[in-house]
Amino acid sequence: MKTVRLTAAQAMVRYLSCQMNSDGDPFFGGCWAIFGHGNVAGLGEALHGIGDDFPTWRGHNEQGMAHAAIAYAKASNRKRAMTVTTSIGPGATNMVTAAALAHVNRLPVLLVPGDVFANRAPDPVLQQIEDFGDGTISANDCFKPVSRYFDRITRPEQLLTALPRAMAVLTDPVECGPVTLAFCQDVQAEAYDWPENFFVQKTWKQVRPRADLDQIDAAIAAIKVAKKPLIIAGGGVHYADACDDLRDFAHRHNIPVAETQAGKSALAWDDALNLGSIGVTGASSANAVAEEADLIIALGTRLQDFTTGSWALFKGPNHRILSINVAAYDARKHDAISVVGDAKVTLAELSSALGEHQARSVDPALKKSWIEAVDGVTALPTGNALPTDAQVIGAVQRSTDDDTIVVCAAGGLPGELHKLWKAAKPNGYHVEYGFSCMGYEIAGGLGVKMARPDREVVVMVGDGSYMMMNSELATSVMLGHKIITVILDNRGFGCINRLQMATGGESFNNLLDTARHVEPSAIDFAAHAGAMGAVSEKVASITELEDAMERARKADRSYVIVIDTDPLPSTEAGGHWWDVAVPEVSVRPTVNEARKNYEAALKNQRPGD
Ligand SMILES: Cc1ncc(C[n+]2csc(CCOP(=O)(O)OP(=O)(O)O)c2C)c(N)n1
Ligand SMILES: [Mg+2]
Repeated sequence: MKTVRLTAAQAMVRYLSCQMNSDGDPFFGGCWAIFGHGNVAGLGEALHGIGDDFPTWRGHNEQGMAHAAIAYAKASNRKRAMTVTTSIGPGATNMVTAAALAHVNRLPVLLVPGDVFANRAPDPVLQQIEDFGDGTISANDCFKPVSRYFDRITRPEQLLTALPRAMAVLTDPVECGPVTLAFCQDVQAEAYDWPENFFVQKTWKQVRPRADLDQIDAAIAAIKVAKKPLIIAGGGVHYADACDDLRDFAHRHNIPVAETQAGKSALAWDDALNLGSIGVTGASSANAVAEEADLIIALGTRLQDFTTGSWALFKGPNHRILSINVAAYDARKHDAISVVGDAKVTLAELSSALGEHQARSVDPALKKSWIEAVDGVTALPTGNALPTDAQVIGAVQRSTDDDTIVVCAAGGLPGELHKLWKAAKPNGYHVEYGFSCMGYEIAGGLGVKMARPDREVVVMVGDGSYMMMNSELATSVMLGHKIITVILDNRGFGCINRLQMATGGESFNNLLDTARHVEPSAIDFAAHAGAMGAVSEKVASITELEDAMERARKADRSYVIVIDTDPLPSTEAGGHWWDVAVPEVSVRPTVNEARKNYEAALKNQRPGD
């Protein structure tokens, strides 16, 4: 056997650079790195040595780098991913939130935090967690519950099995999620004689598991008898490249479609069978049809509470759920008629068995009146009042084209975008709403741009999320990956303030004005963004915003536009109740009132469905 002598870190990066996807592209776009003593000597030397064959980028925050990596994978429909390496202590734990984000969203990312010395010689090394009762615990154990696969590399040759196992998880449609290889810092630097064939180029073909034939039969029987079926399209439709297949299936069999946050843009917004978004932040058209549906066809969706209105949305008597999902875990939820299989191949099999079966027709007035409502709230404002989020969304929509990718994650905006954004093409809508992590937006926008350099990326972000994490804006400037960011400054956590008041609370500790302070807060976001190298400006109206968007689109570098908005209004049309528990006992009459309403609403909830 021919061997090559390399350190474990050199072997890792060489192996990763040889992994390809079905499209013939390298599976990894490269590696984000912030070095510390736990990875600079080992992985740092290896990454420098491999150069452009496995490019390294320096970020400003480990969580931000991981957000960029995860967004890159999402924008690539999980066909490509990135690696992120950190040192052994705070750098590693900074990445735990991002690991959870990838875990919830089922997105691939390879996390390589350094770890304590396997030989324990310097114990305790700087930043080492000392567990009094367990010598094997390190800070990296925090990753275990939020990794789909975790391993600690304590000898070089473990990589011979750990790396292929990591690749299998990252490229498998069911297991897909974050992989953490905690890499002991002394082991990174240790040499080993590696078999040369470990570094042969390998292609990881996208697998498309086919469903059990009895499951297909049961699904066909259910669709054939359904008078009022509705398809709910989730993120799995994108990851299976099944957007066109869904459109053809829906039209051939005349079944309307509603979209989740992760599924949005599967069908064009103006497709007659696209009833819009579903659930808590849904369109009135989609929700009306969901309420009376007798068969809910959940396609590639986890059925998260925003989709099901906390299980109070579906009211059709004796309705059933037919769940088509590559993951048995999801397909079997809620006593569904389960079809465990890839969305693309399953739709094709169902369609050929259904023949010319046509399910139903939906009154086109439902969609028409919803679009009128959207156009009303997103129109140019007539008065001088502070603009709403909806009006800002309207302006951004009018200033961009069908190829634009809008990016968002937390605050009031995801709900407004879910209702109002008119997504024309698949992947034009990138909202991370599995973890809804404040601070994802700008770093995420950077990752999206790296995956889709040909498309305009517009990040829409609240002042709260911007303050939580913005430092990868400087990275976007440094790397020349232009993103346009629109900051909606309503001076606080507007959506949580609204939720607080809707549950009977006093406005408290959410808006900056109603949080304890000695000085009123007045943050100059344009100056802040400018200081990081972006072109930035503040606008005073929606018309000015549209003009600024034109300048931003022409600019050659990242551009930030700030606009003051009203924290109180949100779009009333559409939407659905959401289960947020209200206190049973309170001295506040408004809370008691809200509790009464809450108890009444709970009567509509059917958690056993
Ligand atoms: C990391 C993180 N912390 C807390 C939350 C809970 N949370 C959701 S939205 C929100 C406020 C967001 O404020 P901002 O970005 O200004 O948007 P707005 O609500 O004003 O539209 C908070 C605190 C979260 N989603 N993520
Ligand atoms: Mg805000």
